[in-house]
Amino acid sequence: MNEKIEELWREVRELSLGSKRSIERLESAPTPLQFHRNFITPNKPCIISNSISHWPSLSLWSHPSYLTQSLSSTTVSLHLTPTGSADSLTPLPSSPSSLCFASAHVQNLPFPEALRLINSSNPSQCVAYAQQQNDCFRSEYDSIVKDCDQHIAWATEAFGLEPEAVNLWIGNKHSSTWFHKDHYENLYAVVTGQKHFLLFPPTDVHRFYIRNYPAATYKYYMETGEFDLELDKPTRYVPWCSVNPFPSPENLEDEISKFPLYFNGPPPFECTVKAGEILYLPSMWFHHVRQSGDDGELTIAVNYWYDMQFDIKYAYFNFLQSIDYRSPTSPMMPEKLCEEIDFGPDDDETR
Ligand SMILES: O=C(O)CCC(=O)C(=O)O
Repeated sequence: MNEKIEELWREVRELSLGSKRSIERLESAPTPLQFHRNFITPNKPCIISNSISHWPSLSLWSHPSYLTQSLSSTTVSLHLTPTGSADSLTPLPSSPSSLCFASAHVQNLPFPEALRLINSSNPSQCVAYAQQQNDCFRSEYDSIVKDCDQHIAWATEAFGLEPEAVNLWIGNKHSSTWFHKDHYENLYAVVTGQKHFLLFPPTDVHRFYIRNYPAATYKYYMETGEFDLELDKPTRYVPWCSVNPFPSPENLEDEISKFPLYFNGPPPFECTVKAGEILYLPSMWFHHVRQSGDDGELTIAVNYWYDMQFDIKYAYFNFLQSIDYRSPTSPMMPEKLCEEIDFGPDDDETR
């Protein structure tokens, strides 16, 4: 069985995705038919340039004063963490050899105050990331919604649907998003700055060592600038990817020995999405996201989530995921670290 699964990783690359680590680039918007045939049906990512050049946001949002004036009386959701990595695995304070799934402290604040906290983020104290994956662009940022299209027209036509949610992400180089996958088709448009994605097809599912972790949430005390991390009550478990693709040099060897399928398997598809570009991130693809820029530089993105088709590919994926596969060289993860996973119909969807 082991060789068969590794053969699947190779075959998907040979037949569909290619052996290069880069993502196909289109210099202009595809027609709905081209997009459907060449990317949605084969569940294959691409980056599209020159299809949002008409958005006023591309020039307006690089001026923070425009945003603070337009949103002066708007309350937004700000995610606060001590390290910049939310929805990530973190040692439990009460038992540091065990890991938990840690969610950010979510603070509702007037936008100018939220922006001030994002700009003063410090990864050894508090990192702020304005995001909320509940259609926040349309629900919280009403006064700047007109600066972007309400949907991506050629994608809407290809999917045959309007977007289910449109989210806004405002952060800087200190924020990152841990490996996960979503049950949505994602059109991810970068408006200012740049984002760096590591991408893996759904067929690589075993390489992420998805396990059940107890859920915990940060609590931030504005007065003292300190965080607490508390286990959620009642206890709940979240199936989550175990792999951190960027371990510190002193942990690298240990991480490789815990997660050999990730570190020794085919490399990620990697891409940087710049201002004015859109990434098509197909449903169920595993992704890890970082952003870069100088001090004081913001990365702002808007992403459009379209409902995915729960079709035969989804059924194949569930079957593949249900196969218990461990590399012969991979030691069992210590029992204390996590619970063995029982995949139900809803897996790592926490959203
Ligand atoms: O931009 C980010 O930090 C994460 C984006 C993401 O995970 C998504 O759009 O699904």
